[in-house]
Amino acid sequence: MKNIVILTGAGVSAESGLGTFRDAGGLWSQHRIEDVATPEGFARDPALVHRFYNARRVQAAKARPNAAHLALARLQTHWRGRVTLVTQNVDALHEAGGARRVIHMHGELAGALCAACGHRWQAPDEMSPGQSCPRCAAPKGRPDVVWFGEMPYRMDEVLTHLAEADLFAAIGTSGTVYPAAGFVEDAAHAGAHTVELNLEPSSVVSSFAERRFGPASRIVPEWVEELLGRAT
Ligand code: BV8
Repeated sequence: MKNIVILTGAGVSAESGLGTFRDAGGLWSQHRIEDVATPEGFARDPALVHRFYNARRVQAAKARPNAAHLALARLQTHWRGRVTLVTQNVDALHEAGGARRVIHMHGELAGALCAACGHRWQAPDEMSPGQSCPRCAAPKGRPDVVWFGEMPYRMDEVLTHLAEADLFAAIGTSGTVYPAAGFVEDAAHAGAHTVELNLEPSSVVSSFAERRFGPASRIVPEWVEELLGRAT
C-alpha cells in the first residue's frame, strides 16, 4: 500500500472545540447555509457573513490540535509512500498538529481574498464589509473560503491523487457536500481500499469497504498505529 489519500471534515476538529456543521447545535443550526455560505448571501448581507467568519476565525485561532490531527501528521512523517491530506476544514489544526502540504479544498479562515483582483492576504481577526484590498484598494475583501456554488480549490491535484490511491480514508465528514462526498467513489474506481472513520455512519457509508466508528481522537490514532505497525 504505497499512496494514501485522506479526506477530513469538521468531525476531526470537533474534539478541539470547533463546531461541526450538521451535528445538533452545529453551525448550520444557528445560521441558514444560504445566508452565510453562498456568494448570494454575502452580496445580500456582507456584515452577517463577516460576523459568522470573524467569530469562527477567533475561535479557530484559540483551538488546539487533538490526537487525531497529531496522528495524521505522524502518518505523514513515518509512512514510506505518499500521504495526501485533503481537508474540507477551514481551520489550521492539521498544520498546528505538524501536518504538511495540506490541501484546503474549501479555503482557509486565515485567508482573505480580493473579489476584484484575486489577491490573497492574511486575514485580520475581524474583517468588515468594504474591506479594501492591499493590492488594488478595491473594497472587495472577502473570506478566502469556498461557498456553495463555487469551485473547490486544487480539484485537479486531488483527482490525480485519488486516481493513484491505494488507500482512501474519509475522517469526520458527514458525506453530504459534493464534490468531496464523491471522492470515495473515485478512489474505489482506482482500486483503492476505502475506509470511513466517523462518529456515526455518514451519508455515503455504503460506498466504503471498511468503516470504523468512534471519536476521531481515539479511532484515528488506533488506525494510524495499525498502519505504521504493519508497515514495519
Ligand atoms: C460546487 C465553506 C460546482 C467554508 C463549505 C444543489 C444546488 C446547488 C449546489 C448543489 C446542489 N446539489 C449539490 C450541490 C453542490 C454543493 C453541495 O454539495 N450541496 C450539498 C449541501 C447538497 N456543493 C457545492 O456547491 C460545492 N461547489 O459544487 O461547485 C461548480 C462546478 C463548476 C464551476 C463552479 C462550481 C462547494 C461546496 C463547499 C461549500 N463550502 N464550507 C466554511 O464555511 O467552512 S461546506 C461545509 O460543509 C464545510 O466546508 C464542511 O467541510 C462541509 C462538509 O461538512 P462536514 O465537514 O462533513 O461536517 P458535518 O458537520 O457535515 O459532519 C461532521 C461529521 O463529523 C458528522 O458525520 C459527525 O458524525 C462527525 N463527527 C462529529 N464529531 C466527531 C465526528 N467524527 C469523529 N469524531 C468526532 N468527535
